[in-house]
Amino acid sequence: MTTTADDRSAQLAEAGLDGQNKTALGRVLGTGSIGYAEERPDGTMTATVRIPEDELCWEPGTLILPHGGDLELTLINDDKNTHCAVLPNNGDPKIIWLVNHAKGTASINLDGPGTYYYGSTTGNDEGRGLTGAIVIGGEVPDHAKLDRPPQPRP
Ligand SMILES: [Cu+2]
Repeated sequence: MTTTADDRSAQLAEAGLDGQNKTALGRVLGTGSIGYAEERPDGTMTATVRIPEDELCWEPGTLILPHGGDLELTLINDDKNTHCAVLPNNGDPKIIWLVNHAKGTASINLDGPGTYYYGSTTGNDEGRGLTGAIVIGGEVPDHAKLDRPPQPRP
C-alpha cells in the first residue's frame, strides 16, 4: 500500500495530529512540510519559517540547507500565543522572542553537516512541543562518516 500526501493529511486529521488540543498538544515533528534554504551569490543562505495558527509547529517543519555556513533565518509567529525559538548556532545557541504576530530575523552559523533541532520553550508548548529541524547536506568528511557501507550519492 502506498500513501499519498493527501492520504497522509487525512490520516493526520483522523488521528487528531494536525492541530492544537486534539490527540496531542499540537502537530508532531515529522508531520509537517519540507522546505529549502535559498543560497545567495556569496554563499550565505536565507530561509523563512513560520508558526501557523493553532497547529503548534514550524512551517516548514524540516528546513534543508545545501551546505553548512551562515543562515539568515526569518521567523514569523502567526499563532495567537507568544513563542520563541532556541536555535542551534556554533558557539552558543541563540534565542529569539516571538510575541504573537511578530516577525524576527536570527543570524546563525552552522558549519557542519547534520541534523539540528530547535524549538520554542514558551507559549504553552514547553517540553518537546513546537520542534523543528534544520538539516544540512553536503559532503561529509571521511572521518565523520558512520561505519556502514557506502551510500548512494545524489
Ligand atoms: Cu512556543
